[in-house]
Amino acid sequence: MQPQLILKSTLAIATASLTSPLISKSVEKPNIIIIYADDLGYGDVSCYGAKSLSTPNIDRAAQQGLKFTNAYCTSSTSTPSRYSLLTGEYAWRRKGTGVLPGDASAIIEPGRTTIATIFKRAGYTTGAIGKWHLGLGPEGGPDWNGEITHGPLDIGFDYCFIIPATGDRVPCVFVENRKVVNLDPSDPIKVSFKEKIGDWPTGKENPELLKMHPSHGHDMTIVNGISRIGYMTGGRSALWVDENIADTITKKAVSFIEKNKDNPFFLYFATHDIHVPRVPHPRFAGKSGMGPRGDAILEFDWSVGEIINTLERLNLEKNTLLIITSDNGPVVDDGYKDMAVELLGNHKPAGPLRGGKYSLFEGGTRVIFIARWPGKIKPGISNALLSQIDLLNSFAVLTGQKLDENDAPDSFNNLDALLGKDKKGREWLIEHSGRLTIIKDNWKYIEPGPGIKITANTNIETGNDPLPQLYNLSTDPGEKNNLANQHPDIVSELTGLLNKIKEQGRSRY
Ligand code: NG6
Ligand code: CA
Repeated sequence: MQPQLILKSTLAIATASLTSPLISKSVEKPNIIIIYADDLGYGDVSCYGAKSLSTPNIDRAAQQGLKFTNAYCTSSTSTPSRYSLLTGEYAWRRKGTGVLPGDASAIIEPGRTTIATIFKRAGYTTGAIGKWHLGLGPEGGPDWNGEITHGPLDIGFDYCFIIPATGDRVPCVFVENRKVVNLDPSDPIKVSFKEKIGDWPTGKENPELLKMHPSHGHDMTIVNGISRIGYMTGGRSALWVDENIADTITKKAVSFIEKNKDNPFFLYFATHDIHVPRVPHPRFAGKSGMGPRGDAILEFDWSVGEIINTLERLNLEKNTLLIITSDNGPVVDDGYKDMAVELLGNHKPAGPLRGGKYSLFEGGTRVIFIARWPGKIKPGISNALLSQIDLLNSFAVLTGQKLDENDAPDSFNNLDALLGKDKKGREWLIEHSGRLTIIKDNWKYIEPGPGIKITANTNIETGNDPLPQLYNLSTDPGEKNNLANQHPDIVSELTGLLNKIKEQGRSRY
């Protein structure tokens, strides 16, 4: 944090509001929308090089905004990336922040400062729509049939409409604010991740009832013809229809924007696309030629288009900073026989990068990242090093909010890079997938350690190696040549820095 900077921006805001309240509103309090895709790879959209399919809406945002080539989520799976983005703390500092089951209790404790809290302090209305996957309820999990506490509303959001965990986990219901949507109290929801409960059919016992079969795992309770992780019964009137999830949550996002068009708002819109089970609406089914995975990318692109169209329609474009990014890298077969492998053709979900979801290689965490704010962010391409963990602090600076000492211990102010004014960005960056990697000056060091090299079912190179690895990302973005032996000095510098960051328990001062 640079106190001088804050002083300057406060002064600027004060001066602006003295001279013109209208201009000052658009300058100091733009609406912020983060569209957070699920499992979308660096090479999955056409503006990042995909040739087999076209994503016109994401491309439009990239043309009108800044396209980052070195932007990262913190981890190669969903829960820890989301945790870090929302809290500004590396998930790997805390136990229990790995991929959560569907009935997990909340891992962000009520009252904690999050990105949403920062916006609330700045007078924004805040909303979380879409995938949550950060747990709900106190220890023991949420009360699905009553008031759901320890959720988004307890950590800074004014409104939420969420998928509690992921689409492949029970319970297959939406939660709006503190209640399951459309729940009939005479048909209560029961959930178990330990053993089968009730008499609902499972994928394992009744595969003949399935419209999509699992390839690994996902053989428990069948909902909407798809077997999931976990067992449930009840809540029939509340069950979602997978084909309609994108429509439902996109509609909620659009109406959140409409309702709040006259005041500053922050919208965290976390899509279910393109996570498994990939069950796009019939109007996208078969359209990509790549099966449901490709069709889900088209559906995601449609959702992005709906958001941009809404901003245009309501004349909010110049006053809205829109970010499009993903929670982790791509996976092709993630547990359902959806023809993703067979129909992949020449498509490279991670583009030129090695690895994917679950990986320490770049494919795990380097993600698409587009920042669009017409009139404020000059369109173009930025190679600045950017991490989603910095959004919290950067937005605190943007909106003139001061962080308390213990808030967001790993979130830096990287606003200038986000706005395209700083071409360099972060000094160093950490990636996480079980172990850690650190990038500095284009060198990437991967901690050594035991572990599987290729995941059995998803067929992804994890990056695990008992030997230290060092790659030169500027000449070798595909991480092919391990230069650790040639550059022991760099290995030792990066090991030292990484250990210091770990031991300090925080990295922001
Ligand atoms: C894995 C699931 C996978 C996916 C992942 C979480 C199996 C066999 N695999 O355990 O399908 O749900 O967890 O993905 O169950 S994430 O994007 O939410 O992190
Ligand atoms: Ca994910």
